[in-house]
Amino acid sequence: MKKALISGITGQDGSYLAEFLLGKGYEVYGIIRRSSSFNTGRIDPIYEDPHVPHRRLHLVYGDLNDASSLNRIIRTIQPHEIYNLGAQSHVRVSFDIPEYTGEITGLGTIRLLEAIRESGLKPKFYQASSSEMFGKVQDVPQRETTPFYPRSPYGAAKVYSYWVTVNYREAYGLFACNGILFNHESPRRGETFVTRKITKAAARIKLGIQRDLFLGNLDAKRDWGFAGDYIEAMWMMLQVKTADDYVIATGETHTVKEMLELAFDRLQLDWKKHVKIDHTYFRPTEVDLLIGDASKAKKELGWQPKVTFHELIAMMVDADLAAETEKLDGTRKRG
Ligand code: NAP
Ligand code: G4F
Repeated sequence: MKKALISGITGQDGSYLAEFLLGKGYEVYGIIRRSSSFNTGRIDPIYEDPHVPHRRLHLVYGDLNDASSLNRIIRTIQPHEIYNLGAQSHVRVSFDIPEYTGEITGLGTIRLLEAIRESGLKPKFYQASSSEMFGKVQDVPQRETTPFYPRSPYGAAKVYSYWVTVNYREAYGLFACNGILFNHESPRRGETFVTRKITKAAARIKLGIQRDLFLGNLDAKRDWGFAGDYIEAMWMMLQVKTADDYVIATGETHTVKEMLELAFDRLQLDWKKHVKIDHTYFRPTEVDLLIGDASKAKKELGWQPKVTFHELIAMMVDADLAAETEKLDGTRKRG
């Protein structure tokens, strides 16, 4: 049976990837970090779903900042595939904790690669690279050959991780791939990323439990896809004959304002009555436009995004409305 190891299993992508790999018959190992409160909310449903083979899911404590834990985990599990999804992944926050972001999002990758090299094993390796590396874009649309120009400590850390992944492929013959993924969202998206912040607020405003929504730059453009489609591309990259790097994107771009309008429209709300601009959410340097060209992945991997932008936003708004309604009903019952 194939064994996969996922760093960042408790995150949005990690939870979708774990479900996907379990469905493919893998034994799945996830690295979780010690936390003072529960941090497994996204993967707990796997244990509760009778259709998901959760006995093949194992969680191990470790940290991308702790090389000894990574060495031990790789030596004991001996995985066939490793997906490095763990990161301090918030761009705005990376300006507040730049050194920590470099430590985890940058150096964390080389710790994992070194642990692989020192183990003498040859697992396939996936690195969660990001369209944030394109930053101040040098091409429109952005593709694998577009030069990087990161605009944040996060983007710079991801560029470092990208290049060490390429280097370990070339220097040591490791099957190592970079998936350069453009923004991807879902009902499991972290609540401080803009799409989820908006869909959750729209639901709460509709239910009368929130009045205002504070946002930053509404003019930035992003190429937003569905996380469930994107994790499939990660797996596909590790199934081809030769390791390579691929852009994963929809090829469509929308402003934050368009996304906001769509989310509020779904609940018959006028966003202009509720949204207030708060400069604390602006970044010292912004990435103004992202739009990806995924032709290489389509041609070589046979990958295609399935969920459209409109379907994605509708899915997120509906999920947040259902969740907030359930919370409200629970509060009323207890009251
Ligand atoms: P996410 O929801 O923020 O998840 C990040 C994961 O990393 C969480 O499981 C987190 O654990 C873990 N983590 C953080 N610090 C760690 C550490 N020191 N050691 C071990 N694990 C640590 O991110 P995501 O949206 O799923 O994205 C997955 C990966 O793809 C990230 O590397 C991200 O930078 C990259 N990426 C994301 C997108 C996107 O649009 N979503 C696009 C391109 C690239 P806790 O749960 O304990 O915090
Ligand atoms: O949702 P965001 O925070 O995502 P961002 O910065 O594009 O980063 C995400 O996608 C990257 C891929 O390109 C990943 F690598 C990264 O890990 C992360 O998943 O912000 C999107 C846009 C930005 O232009 C931001 O300035 O929305 C704008 N924005 C406006 N108001 C806001 C807000 N962003 C956040 N988080 N919160 C706001 O209130």
